Amino acid sequence: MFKKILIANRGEIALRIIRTCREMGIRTVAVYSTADRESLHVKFADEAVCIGKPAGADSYLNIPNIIAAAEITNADAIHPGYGFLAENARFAEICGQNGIKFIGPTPDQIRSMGDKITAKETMIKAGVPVVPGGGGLLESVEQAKSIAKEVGYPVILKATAGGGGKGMRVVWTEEELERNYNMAKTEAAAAFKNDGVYMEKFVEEPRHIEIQVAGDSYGTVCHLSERDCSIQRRHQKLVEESPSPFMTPELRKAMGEAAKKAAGAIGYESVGTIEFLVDKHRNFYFMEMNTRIQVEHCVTEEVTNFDLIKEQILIAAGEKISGLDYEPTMHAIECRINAEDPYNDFRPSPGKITTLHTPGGHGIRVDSHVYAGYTIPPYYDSMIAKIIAVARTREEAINTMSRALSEYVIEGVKTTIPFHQQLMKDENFRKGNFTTKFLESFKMK
Ligand code: MV4
Repeated sequence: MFKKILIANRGEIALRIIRTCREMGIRTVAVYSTADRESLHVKFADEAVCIGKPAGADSYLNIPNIIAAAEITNADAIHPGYGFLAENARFAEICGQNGIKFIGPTPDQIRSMGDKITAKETMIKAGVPVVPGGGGLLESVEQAKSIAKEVGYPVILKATAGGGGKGMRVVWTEEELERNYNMAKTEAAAAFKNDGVYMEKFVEEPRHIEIQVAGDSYGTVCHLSERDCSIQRRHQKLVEESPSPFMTPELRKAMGEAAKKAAGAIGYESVGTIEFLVDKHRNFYFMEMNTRIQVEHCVTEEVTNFDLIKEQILIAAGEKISGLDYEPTMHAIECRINAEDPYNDFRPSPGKITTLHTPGGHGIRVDSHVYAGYTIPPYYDSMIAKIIAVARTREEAINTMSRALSEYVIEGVKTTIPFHQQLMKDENFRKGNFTTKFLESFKMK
C-alpha cells in the first residue's frame, strides 16, 4: 500500500481524499495556491506545499510544480481528484515516468475516452448502444448535409475533443446547417485546439443517467448502479440522485451490462462513469466516459455503502475487486451548494463567509471545505459544499433534504440554497417527472 499520497486538488474533494487516506493509515500531502493558504485541505493534510499563484495554470494545473512537490515530500502516489489534471493523459504519463503512481486509469485509457469519435467507435465495436448518426469526423458541409438528410433533423454537432456540453450545436433544418457547422468548427478550434466535429441525431428531452463502474488491473469490471443527473443548468449539474426515479430493474440490468462492456472494452482500471442519454421510451445511448472520480460520487456511496475513494486507492495499489454488481439499498439525493445568486442568473458570489451553520442529524452528510470566516476566492469553481440526504424512500430523502436546507445558514455570500429549497417543493420534481430541459422552465419565486 502507498505510504504517502499527494492530493493534486483543492476544496471539498481534497478534504474528501485526505479523510479516506487517514482512515487507511496513509500520510497525505496537500498542495495549495497562494489563494488557498487558509483552506481546510491545507490544515487537515499531514504536510502542505505551496505550488504557485492563484490562477489554475500557475498552480493546480502546473505539472512541474506538482511533480516537484511530490519529489520533495517523497509521496509515492498522486490523487488528482476531479477537474484540473484528473483527465490529463500527459500528466498521468509524467507521474509514471517519475516513479509516482497516478491514482486513476492509465494514460492510454484516458486518451481512448478523451477523443469522443474514437470513444464512440470503440463503443460500437464493443456492442454498446450509441446515438445514431454519421459517426466519424465531418470533412465538409456537403458531407454534413448528406449525413443529416439520412439521419433526419434535428441533429447535433459535437466537438471530438469536447465533452460536458462545450461546443455543441443543435441544428433543426438544412438551412441552418452551414452556419452551425462553421461555428462549431471555429468554437472547437478556439476551445480545444482541435476543430474536429461529428454529428448525431439530436435526442429530444432526454434524461442524463450515468452508471458508476469499477475495474481492476486483473480485467474484472463491475457496476454500482446509476445516478440521475438530469437536473442541470447550462451543463452544470445542480442535483444528483440514486436510484433514478426513471429506472426499472430491466433498464438497470441492461445499462449496467452496457456500462461494463464499455469499461471492459478499454481494460479500464479505476473507478469511472459511463454517461448515457435515455429517451422517453427508455432507449439508452452512450454519451461519454468520465475517467475520474466525480463530484456526485457521494450518492452512490450512500446507497451502496462503498467508499469510492478507498476503492480507487485499493485498485491503484493492485488489489482485486469482488466482481459483483451492486444495487441501491437506499435513496440518496445530493444538492450542490454554490456561492452563486440563484435570483440573479446564478452569478458567482465569492467573498467572506461571515456566519455558518451546517446542518446535520439523521440521514445528512455534508462534504465541504468552508468554515465561518473563510473567504471564497474568485479564481475557482463556485461549489462550496455538497449536502447529501439518504433515506429508505425518495420521498423521505426529499423531506430530509428540505429539513436540512432549512437549517443551513450561510451569511456573507449568496448561495444556491434557496434554489434547492424551492426545487424540493416542486411538484414535478417530487414526482420524478423531469428531463435535462427541466431547469429551462424553472422559475425562482
Ligand atoms: C446530446 C443531446 C441530445 N442528443 N446528444 C450535453 C453534454 C454532453 N455530454 C452531451 N450533451 C447532450 N448530448 C444527442 N445526440 C443532449 C445533450 C444535452 C444534455 C445532456 C445531458 C444533460 C444535460 C444536457 C443539456 C443539454 C443538452
